[in-house]
Amino acid sequence: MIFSLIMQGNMSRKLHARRIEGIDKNIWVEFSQLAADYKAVNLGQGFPDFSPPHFIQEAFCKALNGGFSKHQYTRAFGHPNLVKILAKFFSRIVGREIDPMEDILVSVGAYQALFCTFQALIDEGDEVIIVEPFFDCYQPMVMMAGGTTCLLDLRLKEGCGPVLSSADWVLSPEELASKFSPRTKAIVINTPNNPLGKVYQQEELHMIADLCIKHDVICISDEVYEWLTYDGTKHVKIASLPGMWERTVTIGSAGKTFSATGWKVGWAMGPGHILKHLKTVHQNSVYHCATAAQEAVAVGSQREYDVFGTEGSYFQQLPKHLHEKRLRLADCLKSVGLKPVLPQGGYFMIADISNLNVDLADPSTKDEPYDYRFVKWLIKEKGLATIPVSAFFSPEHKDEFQKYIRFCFVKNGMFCSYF
Ligand code: IK2
Repeated sequence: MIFSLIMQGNMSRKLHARRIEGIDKNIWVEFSQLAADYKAVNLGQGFPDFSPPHFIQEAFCKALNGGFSKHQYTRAFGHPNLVKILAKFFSRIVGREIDPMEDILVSVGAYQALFCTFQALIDEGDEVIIVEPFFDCYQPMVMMAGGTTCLLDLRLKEGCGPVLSSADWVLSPEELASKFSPRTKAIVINTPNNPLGKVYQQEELHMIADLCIKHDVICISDEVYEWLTYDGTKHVKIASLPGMWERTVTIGSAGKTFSATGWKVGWAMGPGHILKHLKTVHQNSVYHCATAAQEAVAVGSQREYDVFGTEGSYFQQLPKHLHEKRLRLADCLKSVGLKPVLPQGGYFMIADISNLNVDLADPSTKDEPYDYRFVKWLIKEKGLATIPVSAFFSPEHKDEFQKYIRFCFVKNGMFCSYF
């Protein structure tokens, strides 16, 4: 420690690269640590407190015990068994033949698929439209690639009832169109959205697709919660709309799909002429992902392919299970005076905390947005971890969303123990 301080003291040159300036804070690093320090019930970060389905755990064990090959390197851009089944699975959904070797890149979670996408496609001076609220890493990733972001708000519809739904947040067609310019290289959408739970409807996707085609813009569609929709809401892949496959990168996550977030298996899917550039980034950074985890996800995906559309499918069972929790959480929140927004998809629920009027006197947090201070108080004083919603907004718009916090309901034990 002393040695490293002396070394730093002797260095006259600036150590860090400009591209990382201003992005050193990270909501997951900060709040996960705080939750752990205070041993809080964690309804913050989006991971299940239960195990993945038995069939996929078994597949992982089998891969580990099945000889040397699953412990060694595999194909750089995705284990052959995995890319083949992902291509077969999604060909059926997108309605076109997907080439396993050309059109898919397996990554270290959806996070790395996003990173490869921005690094590969965004240049200095390119503009990327991001719909707010957004999963927090999009903006720093665009900045690290040298691009700038152009933000587009989801706005609350006029005349909403007393109980809000994520469907009440909509895009204004005029505002959307006004964001496209000759500098626009890409638009990022996230459906179902984290943190709101909004699931884009077919008409909204058509509106975005028409503008992408008109202005020759790439669409980056983050669909990590694609199987988690409620009350009959349908998830539609924008890549399946006419003229969109050629210009869409779809991001997926086995972690979210199979309740195995720690395995960190994700993917990017799209036309070979775009995907080849993501592969260039991947081969020069990560090279490939853990073989045994990929083999297990391949076996799990094949199983889901075989039972697709039936009651035995985990993609039907998980949302059914979560639907109950979602209603239960909404009731609990209402009972303590919060106003929840019922999500159409995903496993998060945001709630308005302004009714509570908590006196946040802690001087160490006084310069932070209200929701950050509230969540810190909740963790320290009440032993409950959640996530401040203003973290999903750009610095320009954070102030408008300080009265919401986000709860995660993909929890069994933790959930029941608190409420
Ligand atoms: N994209 C979105 C929209 C995500 O929500 C996530 C994971 N988020 O989990 C943290 C939280 O919100 O509590 C990712 C991408 C990254 O997925 P993966 O875990 O596969 O890297």
